[in-house]
Parts: sequence; C-alpha cells; structure tokens
Amino acid sequence: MRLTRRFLAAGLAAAVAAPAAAQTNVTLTHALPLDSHYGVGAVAFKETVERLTNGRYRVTIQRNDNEREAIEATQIGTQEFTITSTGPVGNFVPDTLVLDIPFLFRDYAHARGVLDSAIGQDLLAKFSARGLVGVAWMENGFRNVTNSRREVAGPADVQGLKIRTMENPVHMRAFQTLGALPTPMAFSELVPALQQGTVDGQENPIPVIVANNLNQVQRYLSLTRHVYSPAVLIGNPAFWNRLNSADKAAFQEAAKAAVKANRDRVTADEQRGVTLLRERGMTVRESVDTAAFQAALAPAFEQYRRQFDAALIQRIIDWKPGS
Ligand code: EAX
Repeated sequence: MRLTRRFLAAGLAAAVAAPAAAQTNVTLTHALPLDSHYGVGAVAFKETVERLTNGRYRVTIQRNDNEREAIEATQIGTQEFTITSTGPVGNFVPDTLVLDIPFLFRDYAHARGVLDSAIGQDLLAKFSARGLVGVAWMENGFRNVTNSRREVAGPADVQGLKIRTMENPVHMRAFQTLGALPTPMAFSELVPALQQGTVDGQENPIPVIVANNLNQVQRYLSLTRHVYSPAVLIGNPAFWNRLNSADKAAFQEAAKAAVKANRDRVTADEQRGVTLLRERGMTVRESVDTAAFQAALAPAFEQYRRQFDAALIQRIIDWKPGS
C-alpha cells in the first residue's frame, strides 16, 4: 500500500516536473570577466530569454577567452552562442574585415550608427553562408596602445615595439606599417606573454584594460583610439533555425537588450577609465598625434582600398545620422 502511494507521489512529481524537463539549456560564452561590457550584455541576454520564454530556455554563461575556439564551437554546435570581438571573425567571415580598418570610424556615434544601419545588417547577413548566424552587432570599443617600455605620443614611438595583436590580418598590416613587430595571439595567451616579456605591449579598448586589470602588466597607456573594435553576438544555425517564430522573436529581443547593456557599459567605462587606471598606477597619455598616425598608415590604407570593397569603405566614411 505505502509503496503504491510513493509511486503515486513519484508519478505526480514527475507530472509536475514535466515543464522543467522541457527546459532547453543554451550555452553562451565570451572572453571577459562577468564584471565587464561583455558580461553585462550576456546577463541581459540571459535574463530576457528566460523571461520571454517563461523559463523554457535556460542560458548558461561561460568564459572562454580564446575567441577563435568559441566561434568554432558555435559553428559546430557544441555551444549555441558566443559574444566575440571581430578580431578573429574575419577568418570565418572575411566580409567583416573591412570594419577592422584603422581610423575608419570617427567616434562611437558613427560606429554604432553604421552597424545599426543597412551596412551593418548586410554584413550580419553574410554570416549564414559561413555556417554561422550573425545575430547582432555589439561593441568592444576604440582600441588604445599600452606597453611597458615607453610613452607613445606618435607613430615613431611604436617603431620596434613587439605588440600583441588579435589574430587579424588588417590589424597586423597596420602595425607592420607603423614599424612595430605585431605578434598575433588569442586573448587567453596575452597576460602570460606580457608577464614574460614575449611582447612589450598590446592594444585594447579601455573597458577591456579595466575589466582585466591590464594595469598590473602594463605601465603606459596612450589613447591612440587607432581602431574601433566591434563585437558580435553569433549563433549556431541548427539551433537558431529550430526556433519557432515566437521564440526567435524572444531571442532577438534578448539580443537587443544585450546590445543596450553592452554599449551603456562601454560608455560608462570610457568616462571613468582614465581616472581609474591612473589610480591603479598607469601612466596615461590622453593626447597623441593622431594625424601623424593616420599619415603613417596611408600605405596600409591604400592596400585596404585595393583589398576590400572601396565603395563600401567610402559609404562607411560618408555615413551620417539619417543617411
Ligand atoms: O574581445 O582579443 C582581444 O584583444 C579582444 O579585445 C578581447 O578578447 C575582447
């Protein structure tokens, strides 16, 4: 008799638990600490997905600071989403490399405007032919040079420096053209390489320098703002195409929430970053000879014009709000 009651109870429990069993786990990775511009974006995505799907989808956020590996895992489907800088994306979706051209974007409003425009949406659509889903443009920020050897005021100060770059041919060409020694590597290898002196310096946006305490392994920061670094939320096609239209709309809404949280955090980090990094002991140079950097990069720019869609480059440069 008691057994029957227990099985009944178990049967009942199973019936009640049925919804949880129907829950789908979704993995999203990114390369940075939780307390970062990627971290807040990922959390906004998770919370919005779980709210709009009443918990039918549960998002697990994990850190993988090898962005190329994370893109590969999203492509083959061992995870469903990743937030990554465009650094290694060009190796998968070459159309995006045009966005990595130094000094292409004037400021955050220009960059965000272009990425939210038809230009950005057309580039996102290119991901599907490469076995990926370009869900939304997010943001890493304007990149700046740091190093442990000397203050950088102009291109001459970069000459001969061993600079870690992302695995990105556009960035590597730029630093070669400046006479530096670019060393491409994944973010996961950066701090040990700086600690061991394998490289003298690196370049990243202030939000990344702050979130990863790069002040602990770098002495000098110069606000070169030499390139805008987009980020992108990428999805796995098989997972994405299985979503019904209501759930797809929920994931797209979540992506919008992620973009907003991410950009707001970049804006906040840009406002507080210099003071914070000085307090942490870094020597920060705010004024650099941007015109000299642009002039020194002119030969590289000519090559980019030949290598990429020159008309698209011009469209990006000419973009204005409302255009
Ligand atoms: O996307 O690799 C880099 O320097 C990136 O800026 C970092 O992984 C964040």
